[in-house]
Amino acid sequence: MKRILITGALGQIGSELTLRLREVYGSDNVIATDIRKNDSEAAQSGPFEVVDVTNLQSMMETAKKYNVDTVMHLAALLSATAEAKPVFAWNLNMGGLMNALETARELKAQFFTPSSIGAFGPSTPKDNTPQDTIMRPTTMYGVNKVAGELLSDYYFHKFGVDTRGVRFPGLISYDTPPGGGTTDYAVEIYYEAVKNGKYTSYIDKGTYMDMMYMPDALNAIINLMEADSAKLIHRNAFNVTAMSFAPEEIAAEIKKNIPDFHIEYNVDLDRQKIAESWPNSIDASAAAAEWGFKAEYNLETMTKDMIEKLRQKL
Ligand code: VAH
Repeated sequence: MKRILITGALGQIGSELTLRLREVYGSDNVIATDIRKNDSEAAQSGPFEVVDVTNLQSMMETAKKYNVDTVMHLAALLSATAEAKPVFAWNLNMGGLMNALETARELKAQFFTPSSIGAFGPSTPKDNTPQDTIMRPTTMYGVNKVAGELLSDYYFHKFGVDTRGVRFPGLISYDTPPGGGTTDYAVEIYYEAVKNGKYTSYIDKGTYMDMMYMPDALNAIINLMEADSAKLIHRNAFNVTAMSFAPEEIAAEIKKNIPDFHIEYNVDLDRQKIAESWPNSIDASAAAAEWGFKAEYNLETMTKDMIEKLRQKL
């Protein structure tokens, strides 16, 4: 039976992944860790430890205490925050990743960390972006993600650590909102639509980015980690996506469910610049071919579910 340590377990992905993994593998086999504890279900429904990912000893001691065989490293600063604090972002994102890889190496554990479509840059082909292509990101977050992909490959080739990863698009969820991302508008818009019937977007109309509903993201992580290692050619940082849309398109879909909803624009030039450096749409065929990736939700079904769940929550 897997024994999994998760870093960043109280973040947007971590909070839902912790609960899903506890359903699949048993609560006692999923050790949630984060920089501080809170009263969330992820922190309260099974083993939880305070771990600062920049402190190797703290992470290593926790992993050995629970004798884990899997490390899922999610703790990181997202793109907009990283761009505002680039040195801090390098130290946290790369220092934390190195410590998580060292922990996995020491314990001979399987390893997962997400990359992002943020690993691509302005010189990357923007439409149907290939799995293998030019990667010259112009953000600190993108630099961290490309370096992270290469570091994870290195730990596989050099030390035999079973490292795996995906390039996530923007993730949309109704549980724990993201913090400091560029795609966060696609989460905020649902909250504002349900609460106030309107939303002012900081991303301009016509700006396409890949997105995915959180249930599909959680399935992707579990399916990749359960896949036959011998079949993985790309291993770290498979392109995965479910849809690509611009703000006016998600607004139109919301309007089908909330007829009085309307969107306005007040573009944040910093996050707009980040968004424009990323692809319009990416090609996820390698993930489908090598481990059967398939997203279940599209813009219509995600919107219906988000609005239904947020009406209950709010
Ligand atoms: C961000 N949500 O906006 C993250 C993600 C592709 C976007 O990496 O920074």
